[in-house]
Amino acid sequence: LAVAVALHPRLRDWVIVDERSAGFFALGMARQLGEVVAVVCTSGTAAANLLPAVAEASLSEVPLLVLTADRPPELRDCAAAQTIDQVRLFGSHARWAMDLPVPTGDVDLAAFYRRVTCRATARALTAPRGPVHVNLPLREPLLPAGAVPALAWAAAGAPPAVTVPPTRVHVDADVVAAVAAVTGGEERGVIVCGPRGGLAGCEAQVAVLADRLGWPVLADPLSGVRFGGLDPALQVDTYDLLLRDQDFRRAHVPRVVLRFGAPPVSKALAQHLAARRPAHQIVVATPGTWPDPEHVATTLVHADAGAFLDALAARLAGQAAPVGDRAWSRRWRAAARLARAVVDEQLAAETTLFEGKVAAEVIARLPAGAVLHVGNSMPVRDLDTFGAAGAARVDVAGNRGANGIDGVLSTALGAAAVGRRPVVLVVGDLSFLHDLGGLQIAARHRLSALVVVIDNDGGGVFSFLPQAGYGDVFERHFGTPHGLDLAPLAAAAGARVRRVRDWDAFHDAAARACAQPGLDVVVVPSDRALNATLHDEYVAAALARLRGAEVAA
Ligand SMILES: Cc1ncc(C[n+]2csc(CCOP(=O)(O)OP(=O)(O)O)c2C)c(N)n1
Ligand SMILES: [Mg+2]
Repeated sequence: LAVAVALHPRLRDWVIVDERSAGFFALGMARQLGEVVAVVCTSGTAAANLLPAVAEASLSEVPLLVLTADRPPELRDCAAAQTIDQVRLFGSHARWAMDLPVPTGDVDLAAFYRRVTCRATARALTAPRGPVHVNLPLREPLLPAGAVPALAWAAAGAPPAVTVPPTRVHVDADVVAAVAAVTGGEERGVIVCGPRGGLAGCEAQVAVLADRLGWPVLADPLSGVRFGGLDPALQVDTYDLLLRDQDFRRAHVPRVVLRFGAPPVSKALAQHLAARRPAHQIVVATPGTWPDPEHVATTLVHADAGAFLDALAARLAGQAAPVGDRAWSRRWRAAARLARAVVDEQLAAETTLFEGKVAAEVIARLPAGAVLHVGNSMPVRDLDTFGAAGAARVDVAGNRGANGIDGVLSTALGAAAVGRRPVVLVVGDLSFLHDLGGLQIAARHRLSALVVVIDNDGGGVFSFLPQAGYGDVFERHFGTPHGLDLAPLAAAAGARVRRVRDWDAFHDAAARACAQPGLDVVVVPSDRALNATLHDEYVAAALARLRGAEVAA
């Protein structure tokens, strides 16, 4: 299998020794490319190591073709070496799975293989996109007697392929009319843009819709909209701060919510939309998905977001303008401006290496076209809470399907391998350690990326939970400090490393890293308890100013 892949004239291969990393690397690459990426591995636990990436690919709708080598049937379940049960190994995480027959050199079998390949890739690319698994039992000798047959099927005499034209999701005019009837003319509405809403590149259509409806746009960092060029004036990028305030919530209950894609990361937003149960909560999502963990959707439209936006905007153009003089959206936007001003003021004056400021600084300084990967736990949340919507288009990604802290480095390196620059990853120390083995991919394949590690010596996210009150039990089981110096670990994997002590050093290290090829790791030390306190202070200051302004008004 490896020789066939290596000799294929039109395949580019990447050799990665750790299959868990390889799976995530392929995931990062496939997500960035929007194309199928194949992963090939040997039999046994090698194949099982792909499960985390396959699960993430399934939930985050990324097309992967997993090709696992296996023993032939006569060597299964009889203590043969490096042999486990690989039939349907990934269970429901694979969109489709096939256990192939052992190859015999039969011409008809070659034709069958080709059809399986066509079917598998077509399934991976059909909504909801995702991983497919083809298990390939091989009998010794594993190499054919002559030369390995070229799998370049474009050659003359190749077995026929099956063409599967991409499916277009038809937007029913009656459905659009029904949504227009509920949304048009309603003053108290919001547009919520979640991850995987298919909105990347749709910022012009979102702007038109926001204007027609007169509604504010609340966009998650991974929506493709928040940092995707949608006019910041149309957005309420501080919703996560504002909605922590009960008074603000009471005064800003929407009657209609139009939400795209998966649920946003903001807990405050989720709670607000769940607690108040707006009369209409319309979710537009990929066919075959049900992204409604709060069980509050009233309509679930399975449609392509771009086509749906066009159809809805066209329909609304013929309807009456929004009622109420747009006072509702003016109030949202005034609050947003105020909260943003307070946060920016505080961040500018912040001398501590506050984790929220790292997120805010990174997104503000990245050039258009850059790729920002954010780790789970606090990095993605901090980007949401503190990252200002900007005019520059930055491609923001993360593993928000299963929210694992595994494979984060490998995923970002997969995106880096596709070639756009700079690729920056902001990641927590535990996530960094979890995928430390993934770092070697950068050296082996001469990849360029900047990894910013927020080193708070453990799981900082848990300091925001009630468990934090449990003293030693908390520290040992949730805080999980490691006490390691990450710098020599990263250096051993071939990275240039800097541990910074102030903002000047941080900016200098980040700017240098983005300007040179290779892997840079910038370690930002932080204190979990202090960080949680600072976090609360930022929220409190923004809300205090808001209340003051309301009283003054
Ligand atoms: C594979 C996996 N194991 C465990 C978890 C549970 N978990 C969520 S956040 C977290 C702590 C992460 O720590 P770190 O990466 O340092 O980020 P921080 O919380 O400090 O921002 C853990 C263990 C998970 N999401 N994924
Ligand atoms: Mg941490």
